[in-house]
Amino acid sequence: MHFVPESGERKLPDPLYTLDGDRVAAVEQWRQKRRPEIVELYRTFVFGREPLQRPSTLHFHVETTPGMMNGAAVRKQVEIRYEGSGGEGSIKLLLFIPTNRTKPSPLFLLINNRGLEHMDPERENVSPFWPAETILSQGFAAAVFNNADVDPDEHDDFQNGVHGIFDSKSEGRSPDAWGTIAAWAWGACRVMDYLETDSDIDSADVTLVGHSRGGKTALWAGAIDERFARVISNNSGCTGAALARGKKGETIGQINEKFPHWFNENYKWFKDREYELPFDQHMLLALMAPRPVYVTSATEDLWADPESEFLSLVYAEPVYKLYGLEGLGIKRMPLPDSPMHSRAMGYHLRTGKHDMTEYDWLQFITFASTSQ
Ligand code: GTR
Repeated sequence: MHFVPESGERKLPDPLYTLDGDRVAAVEQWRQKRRPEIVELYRTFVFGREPLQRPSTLHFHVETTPGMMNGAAVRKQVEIRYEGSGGEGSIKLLLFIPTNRTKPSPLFLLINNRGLEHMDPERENVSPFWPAETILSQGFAAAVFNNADVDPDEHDDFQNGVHGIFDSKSEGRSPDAWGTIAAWAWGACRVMDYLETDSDIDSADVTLVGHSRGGKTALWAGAIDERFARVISNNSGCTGAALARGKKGETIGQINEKFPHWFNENYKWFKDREYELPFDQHMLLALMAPRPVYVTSATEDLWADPESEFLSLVYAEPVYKLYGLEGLGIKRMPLPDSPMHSRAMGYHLRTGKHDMTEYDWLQFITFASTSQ
């Protein structure tokens, strides 16, 4: 393995060397060889292999209500339905589109992992976790789906959700079969299938946002589906944005013990063996390139480890440079509440707890607006 020399004791694998030891010096080589190699490593060792992409049974049912948000929004409630050998399922997408648009709207899509109270279709409960009114006031459409529609967030031996619907019952589960995060990411891709059919939305300008376990999911969805124009990973920590090598707080051993259903079986082997991983999370971030990527941390979120989240972006930067894009251009953690970004990469460390707030969203909106 080739290591990034300046990564010191963390001994990070160099994203710009192939498994054969060839140096990647051109975008073409990254796209044809190294990028697919890294996606494959993550399928094999972390998130698992999804058994299908778009199901042939996929179809959409849309209900439209004008005059929402005091006239500022049109609401669409979309059911994204699918069927497999184990039954049928659906994702309920809630979508608000600015009424006074002159062209298809750019959109923020949130993978909601915090329950239905954050996505009230009537807007009687307005949550800072998904401040749809603020998003619309800045000229974007806002969409959200609940991750549990796709797959429940519990270890049910993969009997329910899309696992129950699509996994083969005759063969046993293979050690690289998809886990629940891969299932949620698959759900985000199916939402994108719908968005491509909606002429009110600019499907080429969709920013995918996720918090924590949703932030891990957003990165994996962005890796396997390049239709997402931008990815924002908020407080995503272990197996999200944060480097595994040298990480403080949650480790690979702990995350697999508490949430065995999130990842595949192979990943469990890396408990206390972070230094044997043929990749690290800077390479997951690099899979977003050349699309803009934004990472956040919070000062009190030590379980996620802010510094390991920040450094991941720093070490992903050479891949963006390969595309001629600027990264953050700094190597040391910025001060709290000092957001910084280029057109391609962004970061902020918010004062406070593990959460996603209106402050975070305002930075995402600025970032998306400047990288359009
Ligand atoms: C924690 C988990 C983290 C993070 C978080 C969340 O319990 O250890 O990896 O994902 O949950 O999703 O809020």
